[in-house]
Amino acid sequence: RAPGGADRTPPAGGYFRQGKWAAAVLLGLAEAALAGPDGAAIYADLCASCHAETRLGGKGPALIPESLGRLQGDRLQAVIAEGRAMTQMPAFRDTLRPEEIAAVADYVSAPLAAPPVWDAAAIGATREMTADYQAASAPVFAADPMNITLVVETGDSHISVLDGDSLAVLDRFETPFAVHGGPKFSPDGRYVFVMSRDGWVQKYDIWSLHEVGRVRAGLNSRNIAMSADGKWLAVANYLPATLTILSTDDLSVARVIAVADRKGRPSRVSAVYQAPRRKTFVLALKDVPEIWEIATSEDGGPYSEGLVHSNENGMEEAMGVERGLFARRRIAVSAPLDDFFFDPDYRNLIGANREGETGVVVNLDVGRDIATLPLPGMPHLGSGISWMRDGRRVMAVPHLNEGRISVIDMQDWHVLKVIETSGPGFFLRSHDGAPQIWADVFTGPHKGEMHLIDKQTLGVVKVLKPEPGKTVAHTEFTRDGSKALVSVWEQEGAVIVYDSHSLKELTRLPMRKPSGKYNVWNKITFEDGTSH
Ligand code: DHE
Repeated sequence: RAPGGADRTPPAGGYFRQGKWAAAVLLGLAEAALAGPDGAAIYADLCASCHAETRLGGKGPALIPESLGRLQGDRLQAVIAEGRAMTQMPAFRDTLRPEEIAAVADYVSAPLAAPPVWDAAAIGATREMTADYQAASAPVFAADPMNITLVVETGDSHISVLDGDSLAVLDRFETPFAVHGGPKFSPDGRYVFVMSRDGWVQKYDIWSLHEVGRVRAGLNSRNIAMSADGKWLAVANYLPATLTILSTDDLSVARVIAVADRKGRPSRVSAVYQAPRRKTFVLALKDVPEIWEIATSEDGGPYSEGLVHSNENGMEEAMGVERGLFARRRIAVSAPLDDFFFDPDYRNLIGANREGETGVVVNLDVGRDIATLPLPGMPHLGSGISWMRDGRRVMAVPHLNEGRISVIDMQDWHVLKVIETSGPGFFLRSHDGAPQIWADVFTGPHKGEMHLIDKQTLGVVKVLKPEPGKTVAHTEFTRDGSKALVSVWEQEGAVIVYDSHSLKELTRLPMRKPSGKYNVWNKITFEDGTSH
């Protein structure tokens, strides 16, 4: 590309007769040489066909700061140079010089000139329903449909559909790139909805072993939640600052709700959760000190159920300003809270403050915080689990920055015990049919160690080290809790299947960087020991 962007037609008589013009061109060339390669031009030539001229993604993911997250500087340049294994992202080290790779990395790391519009029309235009999909009238397999377990394989963007009894892979389907958070099952366990960080939502029919369709509900999204009646799927978005509500039936857009406080200050949505008893979605907001509740029934959810007591926060809606389907209730909190855990009847939630030092308990019925408790070291409440111990309900939560698990009494919200582990963990899981909590170590020198903690004594009974030095994380159980499935979270990885009582390894299923695993029964029955 010629520098300066001006008309490049040579003047009549040639460059050298037109001394001034030629000098200007030479000056432009010298400036361009000093300025270095043009990242935008390289992007347009080599990247836009997959990632789109707008950088909002196409066949490849969006290349904007909101989506790249921690993929910056040298790490980003390495991906451009080396490509990504098992994807269509090629290696550019033989096509581009290092300074050209650096220029294109800088270009995609810069914010977009104007915030992109991603409204109902834009979302609707991305909706693709699978042409050859036909709904089966009964499962096309003999396996127990309630014991199907999905394994998300992020290594090559697929999901394996496992028979939880025989452990056979019934299907392996392609997902959008970078699936994050738990897929959500319809209440009957037939359909599953999967979300990618680029905002794609995919619907898959487990009975038919077939994709139903997909739609891009956001540009940079966090997670999804399904309404208790199975009709609506909410998508929490960072970009734009919205909550998208889709019809689960055909993935059409039911509502796009702009998220902002009363003064109009927009907020990213950190996460959205289903609160079945309340017939609402509950939203964690990243940038403003409010929690939102959105009704998912025509009668306005918690108001009709008498769950919301009139007070300063709930009054606006209780007085009839907002009622009915998708009515919103704002609950003011002292500081933004993200990442929630709920008690089983969804009366209280516990959230973490941004500094990751304090847990705040908010009673949703009265709409205000009722307790705080010390939780230093970035508690990961989204991974919390709860169970009954000595007749009292307790919950446990791992910490992302410290090798500890906090156990909290949910009656009076005090920290019952802090269990030391060999390093910071990401996920906790258990099951009614399993005696222990399975707690991974995700980072640090002891990465890959799995702590088994007795649910009654709260003591560590065993530390499994199946693949020293490798990431071993995230556990899911079969329907009856008899087997525990653990990911060896590596490109050439595996799911290790353990007997949850003898703790013996039963088998290994080779998988490509398996991350989360989700059993239909455990998820649709809200089995004790599972996360959202
Ligand atoms: Fe997650 C669940 C937030 C980074 C893998 N993660 C969740 C949920 C939230 C969340 C709110 C619960 C939503 C749900 O399932 O509906 N995750 C965050 C973050 O804020 C954080 C720390 C930073 C970020 O980049 O977003 C984060 N998460 C990660 C990862 O780096 C992980 C390990 C790899 C990845 O795939 O991105 C990761 N998160 C997961 C998984 C779940 C999850 C596998 C579902 C767990 C489950 O058992 O339900």
